[in-house]
Amino acid sequence: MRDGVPQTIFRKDYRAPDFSVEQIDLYFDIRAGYTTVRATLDMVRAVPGHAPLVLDGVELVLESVAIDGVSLAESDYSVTPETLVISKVPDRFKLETQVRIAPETNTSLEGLYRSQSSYSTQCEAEGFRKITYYPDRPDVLALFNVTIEADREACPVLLSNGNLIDSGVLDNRRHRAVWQDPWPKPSYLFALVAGDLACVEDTFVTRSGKPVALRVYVEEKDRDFCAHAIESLKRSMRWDEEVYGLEYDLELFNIVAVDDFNMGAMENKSLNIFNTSCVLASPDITTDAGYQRIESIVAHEYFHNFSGNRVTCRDWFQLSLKEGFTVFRDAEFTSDMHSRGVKRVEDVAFLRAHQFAEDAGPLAHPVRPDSFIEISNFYTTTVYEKGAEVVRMLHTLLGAEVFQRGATHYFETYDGQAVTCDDFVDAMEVASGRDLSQFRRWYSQPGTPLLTVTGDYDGDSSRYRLTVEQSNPAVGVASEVGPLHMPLALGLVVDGAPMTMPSGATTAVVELTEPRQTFVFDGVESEPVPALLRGFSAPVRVSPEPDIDQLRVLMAADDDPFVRWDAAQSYAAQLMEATVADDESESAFLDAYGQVMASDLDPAMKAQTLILPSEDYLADRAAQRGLVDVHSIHERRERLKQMIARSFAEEWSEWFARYAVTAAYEPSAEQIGHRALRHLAADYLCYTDAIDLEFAEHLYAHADNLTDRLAAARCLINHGSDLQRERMVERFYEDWKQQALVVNAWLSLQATRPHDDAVETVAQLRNHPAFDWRNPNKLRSLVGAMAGRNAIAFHRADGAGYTLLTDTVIAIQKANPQMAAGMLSPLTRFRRYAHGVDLMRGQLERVAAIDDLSRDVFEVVQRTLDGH
Ligand code: B3K
Ligand code: ZN
Repeated sequence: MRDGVPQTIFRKDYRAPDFSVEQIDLYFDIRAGYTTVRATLDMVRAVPGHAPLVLDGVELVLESVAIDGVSLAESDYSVTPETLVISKVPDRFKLETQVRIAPETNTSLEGLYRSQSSYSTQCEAEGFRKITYYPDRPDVLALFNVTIEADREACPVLLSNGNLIDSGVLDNRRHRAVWQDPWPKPSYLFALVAGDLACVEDTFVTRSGKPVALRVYVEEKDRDFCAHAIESLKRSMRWDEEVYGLEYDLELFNIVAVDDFNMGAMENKSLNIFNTSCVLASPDITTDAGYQRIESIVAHEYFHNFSGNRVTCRDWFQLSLKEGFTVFRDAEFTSDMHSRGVKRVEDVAFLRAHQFAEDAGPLAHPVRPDSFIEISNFYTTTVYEKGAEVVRMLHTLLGAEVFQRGATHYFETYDGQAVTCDDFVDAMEVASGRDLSQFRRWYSQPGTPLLTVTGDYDGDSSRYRLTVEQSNPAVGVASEVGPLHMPLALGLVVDGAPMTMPSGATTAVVELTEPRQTFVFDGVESEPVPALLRGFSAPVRVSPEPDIDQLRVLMAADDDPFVRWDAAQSYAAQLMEATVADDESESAFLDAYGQVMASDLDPAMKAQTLILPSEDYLADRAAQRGLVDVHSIHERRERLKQMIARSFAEEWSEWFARYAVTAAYEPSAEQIGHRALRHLAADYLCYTDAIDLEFAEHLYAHADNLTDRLAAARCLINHGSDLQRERMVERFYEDWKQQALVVNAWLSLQATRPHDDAVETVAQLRNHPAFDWRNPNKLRSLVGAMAGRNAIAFHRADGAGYTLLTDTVIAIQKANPQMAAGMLSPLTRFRRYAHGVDLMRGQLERVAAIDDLSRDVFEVVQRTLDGH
């Protein structure tokens, strides 16, 4: 571990910055092998006194430093591995520094680095300090002027934030561009791109008539893959005007696609940088899910222009202020563009499979964490997805209209400021006139709350009493803060139909604030089945689950899409979990399944309802009862699939033919729904004895899109003979080896084959020419996919899956600490598993014993081993 044990930073220790930066002039001289960065900072002492100037800087070679034009002697300042300290500075001064950096050898993909033929940056959260000395914290907002000089041929495109105010040709085949951003911003939103990129251009006219140039920069070969991102961007810009009244605030909006990128995308002011996998789209390289993902990520980054950029975070503990809110905004956008019900069930399935597990394990933390060693480790499903649920609860509690007023108040009041989660709730209090102090506990309470419900029906008085107790099972990282304030949306299904409540609607939203509350419903003509948590109104678990009879009623009769889907999930899960499955309950389930197949649900929702609960979700449920045995979960799920396959063998064949899309590919709701049903049928056909997977060969051969090809390949790779599998793997690669993103899908196909020997396959593929250790997409698609999406291989009895993941983490942890720490995640849940607890712990201890452990990995390993 470098410099001994790394320091923990606490939220309670927040102090306003001693100095502010009014303006920064940056000059980049980009040369092959090294870049020189000159920074001129107009600084003002913000807190009266004599505090020294402490600037952040990591891996910088300091060449000169001057204050007000006077060079400092080495004795006037001190440089540590992470700071530059100048003990005596005036109250107002100009600081000039010159440093040298090496983007070509920067493998961390933080700061300025080279990816393929371009230079690009990633500064959030603390990457700017790898570019120049600066108070690299989100509450220092400055005006940025940026000059870039580089070789004209190697880097014809030179971009930074804001407006291009000057450009010109220089001697020695070099040229220059000068960018000025009129909006003050924190350093994490700075971006620079220099390279040889093609530009695809379009225009958006804002509602007040201002034209905005939209430019997407990609490698020349990818020029034809930008249309979907551009259309998504336009829809997002319009939506934010219509729903939030927010109009884009510059005349230019750039998106750049980069192949080596640690995450999905980054919202740098007016210069969003995207992972190629989250922006490039065409039917041959993008799945249906991929199209939807691109649209929602483009929207997410665009929405950050206000929720994040114009109003930013005071400190990194407040990360959910921008991320939770922006995830909520992008989810609402998707719901408005497509099917609200489908979007909601997808999001809940994700939350339950991933966030619930995080919140119950050693890395559990509040939506607003209290401490961290490395902030990069806190870009979590808790901060993002649970954070979005917290915002959604405010929306439900206050109602759409009041919530929007609160949002407007928030954007107006805090424009240009760096604020806190409390400021956000304050704005909602002002708009609503409500006391939300108890609600704020959501920001400090980790763990998934449990609602224990009891219903009591009295036929004589037609009265139904629902008692709800809330508890927060200890998660071992913080004491309980008391009962939470949450909306519980519910309906009562009476005699096969949702009852109309006194409000005239079929849903009542009651507010939970006490450890135990009883709600009384009158005029209930016969014993109801409660439909709880409609729309998943709060991120909680509910106990007990409805029994099978109640689930059947909810599946058939409730009018909330989430409740119907959830009932189907719960029904299948309960059947798989039953210790003794009897014929009667199995045939009752098949009967219910058949009813959904025959129902008039729209295709996308029908597919969601018919897909059995994921193994991750089943694992989370198992963890509520004891230790998880992933092999037994897999076997039970496979057994049920076999049963469904055989019972409906004819229907699956018929569906496979019926849902074939004959029109040319488009990612429309209708086509996506039909393909989902067809691929479901294909999957089940693999479990029937009748056919020799000929249908899958046919599907692959006649496909005009990646979604079909992957569905076909999955059938052949997971269910075919050795020969069929080998032939498919080879053919797929031969067909698509020119498309990096499709090759990634090809790696994942092999890594997720639910078989023991996927571990060996993955180990060998690490030596394949298509694999690249430095590319996060490849790491995620191969090793990450095996560890995160192939429980059978990862939890193999001999521990080979754990060893392979750990070897990979150890191999990359110095080069790319963020990726390495993220990849460790499947091992952090080691206490949940019956299978391999000791083997998993052993691997974590192997990592812990490494001498030069990066801060990121150190924190994950330490918290995991010390946790509960
Ligand atoms: N804000 C970025 C994430 C940055 C992650 C830094 N390790 C993307 C997003 O949430 O929109
Ligand atoms: Zn975000």
